[in-house]
Amino acid sequence: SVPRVDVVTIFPDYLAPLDLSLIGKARTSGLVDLRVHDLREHAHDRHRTVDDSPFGGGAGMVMRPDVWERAIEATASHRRSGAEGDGDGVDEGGTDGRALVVLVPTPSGRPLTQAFAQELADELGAGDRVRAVVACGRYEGIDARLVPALRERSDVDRVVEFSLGDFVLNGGEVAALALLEAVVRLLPGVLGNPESVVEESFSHEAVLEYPVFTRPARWEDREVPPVLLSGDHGAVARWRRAQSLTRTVQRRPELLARLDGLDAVDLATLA
Ligand code: 6GU
Repeated sequence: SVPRVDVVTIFPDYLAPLDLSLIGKARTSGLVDLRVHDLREHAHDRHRTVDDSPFGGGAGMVMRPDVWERAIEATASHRRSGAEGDGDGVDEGGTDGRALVVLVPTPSGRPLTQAFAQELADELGAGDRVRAVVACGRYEGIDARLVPALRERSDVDRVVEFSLGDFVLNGGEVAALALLEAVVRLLPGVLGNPESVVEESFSHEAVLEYPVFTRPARWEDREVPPVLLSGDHGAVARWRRAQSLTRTVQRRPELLARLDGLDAVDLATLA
């Protein structure tokens, strides 16, 4: 079946960009089943309350674990897209047979990497193995009991808290968009040219992309590096490799610790 991700948020409109561009196209052509849900549908009071003040005092509001658990449970038990389960019109419950991965954006999560995006794309893309739910918190976060409680549920396979980096967003929605953009483009059939995935930064080794140029060959007195106009494919490849390594040394030296086959002498030459 189609790779499926559900996003739960109090601001469904924040996820509107999922209708656009590459992700929008992947959705309309049936390559991915992305659904956005309003957390407030799972509140149980008249005011549709999803948060409350923190025990122990302090600023801001904390999201209630009970509302979140109901939301995730309901999302997980949604029936299969299109065919609606086994066709008898009865909700089969569970996650339509797929293991459920719950993804929780939070600045205290593990840093999002290409390797993680690839792992998730592999799992989601391998047909009937895995589904994902992204639980977007707002305010000061979700009650800390939610994640351990989810981990104990038999209908939850894995809970991954992830972060985009060491800065603070108002909520998880932009992080959900970032994760989905990183993952959806890796799903089978989504990118026209899979070579661009293999070639790009971080995909198989941790070096940065080389700089790219197009017409005009001379622009505002700036020339394109002549080797790129030489027609010598070997020379072009060597120049690009050197540019990638030099850029990495200059901009992200910490990445080179992860690079195989490049010894200290090469590094000293480049630096
Ligand atoms: Cl994943 N969430 C929030 N709220 N802030 C962040 C983040 C995530 N990553 C970086 N800052």
